[in-house]
Amino acid sequence: MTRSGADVLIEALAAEGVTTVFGLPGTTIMDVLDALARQSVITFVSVRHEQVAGFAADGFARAHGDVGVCLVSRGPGAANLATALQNAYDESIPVLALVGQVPAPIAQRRAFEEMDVVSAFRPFTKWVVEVGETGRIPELAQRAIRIAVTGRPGPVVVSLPLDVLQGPTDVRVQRRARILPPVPHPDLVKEAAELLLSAERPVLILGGGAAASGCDSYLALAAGTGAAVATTWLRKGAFPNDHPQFIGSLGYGAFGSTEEAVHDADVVVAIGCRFSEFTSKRWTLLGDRTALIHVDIDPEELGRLYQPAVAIWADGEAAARAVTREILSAGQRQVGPATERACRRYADESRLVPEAPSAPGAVASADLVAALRGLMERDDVVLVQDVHSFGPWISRYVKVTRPGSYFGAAGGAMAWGFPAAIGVSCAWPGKRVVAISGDGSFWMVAQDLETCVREGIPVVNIVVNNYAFGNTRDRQRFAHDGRYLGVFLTNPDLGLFARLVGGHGERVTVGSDLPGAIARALDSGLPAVVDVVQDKMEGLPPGLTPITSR
Ligand SMILES: Cc1ncc(C[n+]2csc(CCOP(=O)(O)OP(=O)(O)O)c2C)c(N)n1
Ligand SMILES: [Mg+2]
Repeated sequence: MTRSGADVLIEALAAEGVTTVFGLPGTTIMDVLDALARQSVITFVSVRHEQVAGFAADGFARAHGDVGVCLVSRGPGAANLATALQNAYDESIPVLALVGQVPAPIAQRRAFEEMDVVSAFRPFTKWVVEVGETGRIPELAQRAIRIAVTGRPGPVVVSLPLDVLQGPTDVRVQRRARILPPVPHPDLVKEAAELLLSAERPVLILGGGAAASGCDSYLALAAGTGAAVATTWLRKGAFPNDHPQFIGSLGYGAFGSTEEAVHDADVVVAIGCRFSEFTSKRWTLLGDRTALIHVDIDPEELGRLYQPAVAIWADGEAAARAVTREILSAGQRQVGPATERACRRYADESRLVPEAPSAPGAVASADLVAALRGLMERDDVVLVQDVHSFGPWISRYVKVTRPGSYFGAAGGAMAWGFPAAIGVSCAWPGKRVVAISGDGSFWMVAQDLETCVREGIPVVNIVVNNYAFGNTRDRQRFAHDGRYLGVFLTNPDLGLFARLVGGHGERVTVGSDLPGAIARALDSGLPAVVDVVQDKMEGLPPGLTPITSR
């Protein structure tokens, strides 16, 4: 049967199991929107800025565990996606960006809004392709998805010229074959188990490649080895933080106890961890005498920064299961005295929240921590954490006890949080998704509260409102003798803003009012903003200075 290119594109996406596409219309993708309008398998969520479509696709992918999809038009629409794709590339998130393009007959003439999509996105995507023929749309779209989700995941871009989308085709759409990740080699599993059986101070590090869905395997590995368990920076959703062997998250703001336990470990098992700059303390964290068992889905990673004693190219969960089986066949290891000490130190450090009193009419960070601790006790809440100075308070003092109920932005892109929460909420409509952002970050994407109201996406935003780009303010405070420029802001009442666009909104200026305000926001069932007013100098936990850029 003859259909248009746009029709077979949607057929191909549906065949891949895509259910949601985030996007913003434009001339070159109107046929795709028309094809979407004539079917009911895929929902189109129209947003107010392409960056939001990209970040929402990213959040959807993290929650759903498969590709997240966004759709934008040529030139400016495509360019607006850049930050989201760059961040997804940095964080290894499988995002498919479908981008309109000028029709081929007028290409290369600097036609209206023409942009070289392939060159523009190549440096920060896994793959970019411009489709040259209508009949090849399903093949290349499906190949893009396969590339996005297999191996180290990452963003991909498919550029779709208007004439290619409008052309006729009778191509048959096939389903992508099921591709399973490599399984761990038994010899290497044995070597890993032997190392762990003789270890005195083993530590397990779980990174972005250690999916929360595999947590049972990591729990079993921790039980079998008696290892202390840490996560990488902003990945504390991978393991229950109240587990007696948990020693916290590495990276910016990590406790000394967490870093020392890793530094002093005789054996480290790193699963799905690329030893990023922050997680590895600029590659100083692992000691010379530490034997590394490195498990990764991406063979490029094994030995890139640290030479492993055992390198296992495999899915993390499968490797954890195999190593655990091998260890248990030789007898289980108990938690050793050094590990016990490290766990106790972490438990002590993470329990006590530093009390830093705040000015009248402003909420102290310790009060916000207390409110979040209460919030995370609910069994339906997912917390999505944007880039802001309050982040280390969460890393340190708010425990994520249900794996998968927390997502954080390790790529550093401000304004990821709220849009990613939109994506998480669309993937998991039964969950209550709470985004926590700084005022600077939230206001970069605040317009999409209207999207949430229109589409019925009840994301609750907690905005930590210090009337400042606090992180950069602190750099000026510490490194530029307090010569402040361009860092203090004049925000409106963000609760009022939320009500103005049809959501629920509250402004909180007293710490004790916070739990009630958050509960009311959740109970409203509406998209919401809880505007948490802080002192304009409020920010990092006491004693912590901004991430160095030197
Ligand atoms: C897109 C983007 N632009 C600039 C930066 C640099 N930057 C990092 S944090 C920050 C300030 C964040 O302000 P806010 O969201 O209010 O959080 P706060 O630090 O005040 O808690 C800036 C400008 C960035 N990370 N991302
Ligand atoms: Mg701020």
